[in-house]
Amino acid sequence: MSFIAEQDQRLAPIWAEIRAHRFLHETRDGTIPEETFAVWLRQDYLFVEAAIPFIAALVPRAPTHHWGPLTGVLSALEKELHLFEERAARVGVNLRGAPPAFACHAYIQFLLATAHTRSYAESYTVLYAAERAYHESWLVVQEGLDADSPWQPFVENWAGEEFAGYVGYLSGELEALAEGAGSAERERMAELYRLTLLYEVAFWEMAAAGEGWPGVENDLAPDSGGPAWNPDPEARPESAWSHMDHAPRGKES
Ligand code: MP5
Repeated sequence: MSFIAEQDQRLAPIWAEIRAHRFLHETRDGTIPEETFAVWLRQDYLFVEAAIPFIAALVPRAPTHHWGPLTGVLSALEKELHLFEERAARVGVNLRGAPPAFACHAYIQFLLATAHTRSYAESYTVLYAAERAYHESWLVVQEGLDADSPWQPFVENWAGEEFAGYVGYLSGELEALAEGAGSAERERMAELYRLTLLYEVAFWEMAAAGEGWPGVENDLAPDSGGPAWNPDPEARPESAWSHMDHAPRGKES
């Protein structure tokens, strides 16, 4: 059995938690309170911003045929930030309106620690699991989201064909890395796959339940300020993943 199929079978209950999450179902059904969706907008913006140094940290250890695709991801993430800015401006949400919530902060630290202390194959496992989880999550929202919903561009971004092609490409590369890994490394990859899916559930849970840190009324975080990336947040952003051709450059495909 392939590495991914084996993990998906073992982790089926966690995949089921992701697909059944109330945040996704309420978003799909149009019943999600605006403020609840705003929590996700603010927190995922911070997450995507942090995913840029995560990907960048993979590049020096990547095989050369991954350089093109990984730098393509960097540019997709930058375009994705513009998508958040344009949507947030449309619904009047300040993307710098809250500091990272516990689950967001923990997930970001996990990404960066993985990229800096684990092998390339282990780090790539986390990349694959996080991207695949978002693809699967937004496929749930796609099934029935009103065509006029302001959240439709997020469905297009993560449930669309371009992103599906990218996730398919990642899965092939991850299988190749797993084949080349010894059994101890494969076990570490499996454990990181599990942890990433758990972080994905925790992130949806945080989005549904609210920002902040467990056990405290007020986390006393300083006001979050910070640069606006997009000088014109009203500008219609380009599709983030359209430039990805999903074929490793420098290699016959
Ligand atoms: C992704 C994301 C997908 N935006 N947020 C979480 C919590 N998990 C996965 O990553 P990307 O880089 O936006 O495609």
